[in-house]
Amino acid sequence: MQLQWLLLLPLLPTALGQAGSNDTLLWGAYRPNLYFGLRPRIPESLMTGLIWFGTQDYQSFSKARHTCEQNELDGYTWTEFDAREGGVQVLKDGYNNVKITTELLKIPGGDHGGSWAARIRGEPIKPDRPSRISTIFYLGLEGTGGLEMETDEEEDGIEGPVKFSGSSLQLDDFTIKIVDGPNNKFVSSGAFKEDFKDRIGKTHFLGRPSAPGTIWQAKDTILKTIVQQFQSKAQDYQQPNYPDPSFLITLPDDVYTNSNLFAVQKTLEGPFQFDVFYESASAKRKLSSATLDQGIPVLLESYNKRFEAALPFPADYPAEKRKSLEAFSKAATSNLIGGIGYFYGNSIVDKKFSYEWDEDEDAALNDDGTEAKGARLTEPRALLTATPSRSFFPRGFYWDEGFHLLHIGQYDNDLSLDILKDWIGLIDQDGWVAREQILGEEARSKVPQEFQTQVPNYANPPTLAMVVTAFIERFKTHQAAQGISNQDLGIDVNTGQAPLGTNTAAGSLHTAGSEYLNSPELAFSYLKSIYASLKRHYDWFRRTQRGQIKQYGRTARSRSEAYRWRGRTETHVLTSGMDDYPRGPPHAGELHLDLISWMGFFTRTMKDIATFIEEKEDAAVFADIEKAIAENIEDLHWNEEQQMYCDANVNEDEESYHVCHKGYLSLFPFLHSLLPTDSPHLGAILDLMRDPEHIWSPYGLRSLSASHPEFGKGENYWKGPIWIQMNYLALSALHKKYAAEAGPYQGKAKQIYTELRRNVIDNEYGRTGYVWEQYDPLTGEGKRSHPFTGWTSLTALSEFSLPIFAQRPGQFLCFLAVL
Ligand code: 6A9
Repeated sequence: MQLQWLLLLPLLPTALGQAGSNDTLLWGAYRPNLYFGLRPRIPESLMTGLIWFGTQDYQSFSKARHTCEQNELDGYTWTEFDAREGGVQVLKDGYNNVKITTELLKIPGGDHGGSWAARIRGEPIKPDRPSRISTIFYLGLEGTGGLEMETDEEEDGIEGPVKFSGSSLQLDDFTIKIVDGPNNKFVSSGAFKEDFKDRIGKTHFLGRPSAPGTIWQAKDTILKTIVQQFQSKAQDYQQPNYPDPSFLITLPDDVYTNSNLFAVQKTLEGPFQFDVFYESASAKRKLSSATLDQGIPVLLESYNKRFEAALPFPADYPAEKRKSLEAFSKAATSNLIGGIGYFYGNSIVDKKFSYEWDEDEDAALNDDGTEAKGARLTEPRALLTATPSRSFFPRGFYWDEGFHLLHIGQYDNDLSLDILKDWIGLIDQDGWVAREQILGEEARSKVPQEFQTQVPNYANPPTLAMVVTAFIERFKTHQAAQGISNQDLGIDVNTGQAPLGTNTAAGSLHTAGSEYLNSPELAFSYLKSIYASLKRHYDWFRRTQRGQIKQYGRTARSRSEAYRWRGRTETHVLTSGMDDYPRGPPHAGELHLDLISWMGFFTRTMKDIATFIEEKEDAAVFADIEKAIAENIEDLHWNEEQQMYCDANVNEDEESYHVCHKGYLSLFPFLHSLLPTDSPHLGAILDLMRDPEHIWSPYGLRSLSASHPEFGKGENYWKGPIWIQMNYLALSALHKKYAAEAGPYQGKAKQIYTELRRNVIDNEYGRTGYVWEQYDPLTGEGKRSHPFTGWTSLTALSEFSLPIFAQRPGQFLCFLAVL
């Protein structure tokens, strides 16, 4: 461990005032593919979900809400969300004239991950129009254990709370209680009312046995039962003279023996509310509606404080923008964190598959050494991960995740490290991680078959390395700020807490609860624990994605550092992440500029982490490779004539040539800060970037030059549209290096930084209230998937954590610390 941190030890907080992170992160809204679905981070356990539909007519039943769908609701957003404490989500269902608010409060205590309380509230969007909603809350237990309904079964439904009790290996004993709000009005009038008088005003229920691994299909099971119930009762009536749907579209009020799936239905009129309490027995604490009445306002207050400390309002933005900017950023951050899911299950891998240009690869082998053939199911794996989109792609994506964790880490450092650890755990013995993590049946149900199989020589940009560097930077900044100015900040050295309301740019308030930032030992052992796997992963990249240098008349200072994405087709390089970005024809001899740049970045990160954990020899090796990569980027990828960096390919005469398409690709050595500030090529890159004929737009950097013949053509995914995570890379390269350090282009870099940051922020927030997957390169309008709860949220970081170039105390103190 480095000396200066050891010296700071006596100043560190001794009591952290927070439960272990495993505990506070056990429960969560970890079914982000649902509008509201809670489960613990345990492979087979208790899963809950919310279903609702309108009873204004019979048709609305076929539009029952459960999984997030694009263009179904008028909006759904977590306005506040903290993974450890809970949050508030607003779901606007215009079709059924209801705004549903889901509130979640996590209550620590006991030895099994604590308890929680959830409140589901509904109110008419248009108060003068009817709002008749039927809600179904379900709970299902998988794996060993048991779940029972405690409330006596009544054949015509239940008045008052419904209680369950259960037990499982990891959750131990627990109870669940579902309680009406004070003013619920059950639907009670209508033709044939007399026929149903015993059922009206009651809560209906069912209990069914559900085979292992099928709780995720609860909606089907439950709605089918409702249809059967309807059919048995409807025969007494003649269409169109059916009774009010509220009377007929109901659960049957019976519980089969050995049930492990239960559902509770309420059919209500006008504003409504019900609470669900999960009490972990060892916590020995009774929860009631008062817990939520009091707890939610406290949660919101502490959320706001934490958010403002983690992402302080930027000094260069006019105060009158504050409200809308903060609301936007809170929602973006909350949806990213509210989009975190826990996935468990097997996936499909094909070890043998390869395109002809990839066929130089060694034959793929099974673990037992035999040659592998065809697609196979793997062992089940577990993963806690953020997701790019709750409706469209609710699963883990490797290169998206690095960006997600940059943002999450700014708000909750330890949460980002916990998730990173899960991803690191996926690195297999060869060092490979699949690009898309489609774990289990539920995740697979969202993916067309042709996209399900993952191939072990396919990569994706190594963004997990970004999370490691961000952590190391944050740690150093935090340690320096702590050590030098604890007294100045009035921080209590015993608790690590600053006085409430303290808002320091050095960020002591929001990081006070972080175990890793506050403890050099923990930081050290965390990095040590991931190092071996990360290195295996790094070696896998260097081994499997290497490119050819010695042929095709190429000359380069390093004979080893050249790279090529495997798994491309004629038109797509999905593995690069920039799917349809123009490239040359597939060839075993082509070399990809983005990949060598990612590798330069990855190498630098490996050097930083090796230095941190004192693997000195490794650090020296990484330093050499880093230098070799920088040299080879110049030797293999710089095109003097066109004054830009390009891919390389091989022509019919077996000679190397450059494939140059102006766009994100051409910026890569700059995006990863691989060029020195006095590089003779930096000016050309900055000019290309700032040129409105090419990459620059009033809304952010375009993926492809507006003057390129393919601009906006074909599928038009990466042929022009603006991607926020790429703009973020440019902004941080400018902020941390090119605009911050002295050099011939510093002035230009500062200018570009200020303009770009403003363009991206001004375009995105407050336009539609939605965050989009990408933005139109000519009009700035949002495009494709929305709400996009993944990396687009980085606008919030561009706003807040990359402020104007005032003196940043953090940087200054950091500098002192490494002296
Ligand atoms: C196919 C659709 C119901 C494409 O954000 C995830 C990825 C990025 O990693 C990548 O860079 N997106 C970008 O070019 C989305 C990929 C979605 C594939 C889903 C199945 C099913 O639709």
